[in-house]
Amino acid sequence: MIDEIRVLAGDAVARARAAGTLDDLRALEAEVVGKKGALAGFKRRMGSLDPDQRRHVGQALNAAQWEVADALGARRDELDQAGRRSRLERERLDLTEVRAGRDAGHIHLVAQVIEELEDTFVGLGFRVAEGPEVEDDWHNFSALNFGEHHPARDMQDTFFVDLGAPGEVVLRTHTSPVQVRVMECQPPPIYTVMPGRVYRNEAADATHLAVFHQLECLVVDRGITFGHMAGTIDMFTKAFFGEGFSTRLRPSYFPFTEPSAEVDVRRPDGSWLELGGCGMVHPNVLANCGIDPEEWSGFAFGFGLDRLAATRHGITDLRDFLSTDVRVLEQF
Ligand code: FA5
Repeated sequence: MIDEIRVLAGDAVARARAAGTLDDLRALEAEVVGKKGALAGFKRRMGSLDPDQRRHVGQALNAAQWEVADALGARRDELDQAGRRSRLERERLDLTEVRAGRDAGHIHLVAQVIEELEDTFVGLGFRVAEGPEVEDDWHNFSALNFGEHHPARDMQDTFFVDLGAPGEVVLRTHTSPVQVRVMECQPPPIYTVMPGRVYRNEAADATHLAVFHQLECLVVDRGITFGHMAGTIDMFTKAFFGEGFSTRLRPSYFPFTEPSAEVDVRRPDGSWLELGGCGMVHPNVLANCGIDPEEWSGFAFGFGLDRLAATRHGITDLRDFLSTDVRVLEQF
């Protein structure tokens, strides 16, 4: 019996070394060392042997088991490595190569959207402004009428920067602080858009990122009404998405606008996308920025640009924007 076991093991080791695929290895493993394999068959036959023979046969079976398992493992590693090498070879990208007749790259989809929106609004007579991404509490919250302990501060999960007094410096959670900066340094009339990157301490999923982009729009002038705002938003939506898209406003709450609304865009297939918030600039905010709310009124809106770009290109998961996979990026 011991000789039979040795022959079986020697044969299995030779077959393992010669195996051409992982499937062949799996089949061999089942045939020899698996629960119903040949070695298990010998184990079952051991019951009829006397104790001394049983010990010898047991040792031979153990040795055979190890020997075959080692050979299977070694060949599996070799085949794995060969598979990885050939996959890398297949997917190899020569990034130093400029391919004739093809562009070497293009602007990121969200950056394309920002450029296009800036053009649309500049065409309507708006200016473009920018503000810092690391903000103080005054611009990100207090000047925007978020009371010190106001629960609305929790609406936006904030990343705090370890600088100055605790809680004093933040990564801006929205582009609305740029409204404050614009109003602080220029008298009305104001017609300005403010694109930029914003940060929230949120887990990323198909519709949320921790770092995303917004476009803020601020108008302050005499006699500005909610109707001007609704008209501007609808006009912009048609200009950006084309006919077939429309908007609706739903009542909402933001401390810095009153009344406030949520803007949804209706896609041609009838589905809705939440695009952003809007409202009439709160009189306290105008006053905080040194503008007389008796004389001036205004509206503001803030749109999520990543969702906007995704809708436009039929992308269903915002995390694809962070992809570095050329097969994803090349499609746009
Ligand atoms: C705001 O940020 C307000 N500052 C908008 C505003 C401006 C209201 C001016 C009134 C006047 P909100 O938290 O709802 O509001 O965010 C606005 C939009 O940003 C959302 O509708 C959505 O399109 C986008 N957004 C919000 N969180 C995320 C996220 N984690 N990932 C991607 N987009 C997001």
